[in-house]
Amino acid sequence: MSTIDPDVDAVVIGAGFGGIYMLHKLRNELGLSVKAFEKGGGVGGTWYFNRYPGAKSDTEGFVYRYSFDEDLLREWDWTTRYLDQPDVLAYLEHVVERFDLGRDITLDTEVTGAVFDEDSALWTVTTDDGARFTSRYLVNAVGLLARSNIPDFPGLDAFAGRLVHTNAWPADLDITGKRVGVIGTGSTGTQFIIAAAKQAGHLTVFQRSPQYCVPSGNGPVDRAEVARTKENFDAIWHQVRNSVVAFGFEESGVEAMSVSEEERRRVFQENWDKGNGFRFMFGTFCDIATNPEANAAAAGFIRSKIAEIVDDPETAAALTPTDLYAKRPLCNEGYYETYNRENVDLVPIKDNPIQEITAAGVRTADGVEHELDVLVLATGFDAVDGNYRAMNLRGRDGRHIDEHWTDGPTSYLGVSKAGFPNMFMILGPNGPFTNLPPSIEAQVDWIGELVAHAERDGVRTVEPTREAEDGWTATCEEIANMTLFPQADSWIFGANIPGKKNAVMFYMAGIAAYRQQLADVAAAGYAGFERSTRQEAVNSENGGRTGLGLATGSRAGREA
Ligand code: FAD
Ligand code: NA7
Repeated sequence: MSTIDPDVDAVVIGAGFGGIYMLHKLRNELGLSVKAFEKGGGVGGTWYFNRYPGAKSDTEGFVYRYSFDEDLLREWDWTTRYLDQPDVLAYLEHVVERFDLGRDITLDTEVTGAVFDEDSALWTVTTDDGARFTSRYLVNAVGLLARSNIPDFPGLDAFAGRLVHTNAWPADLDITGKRVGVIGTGSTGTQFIIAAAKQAGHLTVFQRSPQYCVPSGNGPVDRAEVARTKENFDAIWHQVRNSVVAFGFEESGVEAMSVSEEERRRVFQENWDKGNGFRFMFGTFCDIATNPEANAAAAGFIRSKIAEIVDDPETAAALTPTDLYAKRPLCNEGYYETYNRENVDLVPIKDNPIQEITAAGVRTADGVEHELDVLVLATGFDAVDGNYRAMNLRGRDGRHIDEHWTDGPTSYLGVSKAGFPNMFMILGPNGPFTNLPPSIEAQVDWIGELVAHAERDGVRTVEPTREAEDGWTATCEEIANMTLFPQADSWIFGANIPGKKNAVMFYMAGIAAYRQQLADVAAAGYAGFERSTRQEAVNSENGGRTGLGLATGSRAGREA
């Protein structure tokens, strides 16, 4: 055991919604010295990188924000129901400035490694410029949809035009009048397609899987509505924190099959008219995501809309999904309508896959070469664990995170990991599946409280037991298996990345239940965590790790 003063108390990796609030919590509220690193050239995370035409939130603006500070909540206005990328970015930049956080954020700097040293109980963090820092705590706020998925299409390097991923949209790229191709029709692809169709000379959409998409109901919000909403913020946030998906509407308690077909259609139509994907899935009936019959009814309604909206029957058929309605629910402003435009072509690629990318464009298996000036990869993300595995992240005994996550990524409560002392995660694996800022706040607040306890009690290391982590993993699997989501291939379970182990990566019981779990664990003296104190370490030169005080676990039983 050695006692070395660390360079800082805590390192935070990432400066999106999660990292910004974590830095504020640790530095401004707990008084710790903190260094945050961000590989982007600015703060904002998702909202710094995703500058593609059409990029916007699919959570309504009044709940796509922080709620931790009353004044911040009331001073920031919005003018549209959903927030365009520049608006969210401006908001996050404002937060950084308002709480004077910028001076502790090092931009343009990627953390390449973070290694725990048993002897000193410190983390050594290395960055891509060769610098090294030691810290007692490490917080990963590296984003769950932040590592681009770039499929290995043959010939990708041969393309003579501009090749871009939506998560790295270059500032100088203007698609006006150009021949644009887009691969991918997820949330990102559909947003891009709608916007790009209005700018590009011609747009070719390469679609592997058709999507269920409902209207978003986007539009202007006037000052009176903003004022009314602000008046109501206490009630709104109380509801959000005690809801399931935290999207700012009441989830339905009615089972779809308990009402007549006519009533079901009325409810679907009402919510189609109101707009929002999560509202359509969770606000219409309570069992769309769990009961196959209810799911089929919702899917059938959306299919009937596609047939009504799309003029060309062949295109309509190609756009119509036949699988379960069980991916993250999409919403948009006129997605299916876009295919009625003269300048938009749909190329289904499930049965006619992309064979190669050529200098001129994309050649599909039928031999057709689709000529393009710009090729856009809207192919999504190596979600949840992608950015963790990209680092040389090593916990006890020098074991890399990959060695722990051979069967897929796991955690205790979505925020901590056995074998990684004093390390926390924001939106780590098996965190809540919700509108994300309220869940980020719940996690940051909880981590902050745990760190405050640790500081008060002279804790040297705090980490979950392997048993606690296994228990949480089993809970998340059990809950996910009660839903239909595992039956649809999507990033939620890692199915979008070839070779990625399919695994449950979310706690799907909702934010209220999640917050309750966090509160129960804290109230039980941080059940499932074990810790060692500095005093113990001084007393016992072997760095004794017996439980003390709040600790409920011992080291026994943890993996060697
Ligand atoms: P991020 O914003 O992803 O930030 C993580 C940061 O960590 C990034 O800036 C990254 O550069 C940095 N980083 C990662 N690894 C390293 C490293 N090794 N070294 C240094 N820096 C590193 N969620 C919703 O709830 N509602 C929505 O409407 C919504 N819309 C979305 C739209 C798009 C286009 C996308 C891509 C995502 C959307 N999301 C939405 C999810 C969104 O990611 C979260 O809401 C939220 O922004 C996540 O914040 P974060 O701080 O956890 O992660
Ligand atoms: P998604 O939802 O993972 O969508 C990616 C899209 O790209 C989807 O249509 C995929 O088809 C398609 N894709 C991925 N790889 C390929 C290959 N190799 N060939 C052809 N098509 C491919 O990512 P998004 O960015 O849209 O959304 C992710 C989340 O970010 C979203 O939920 C929001 O929260 C923001 P597939 O469906 O797999 O057949």
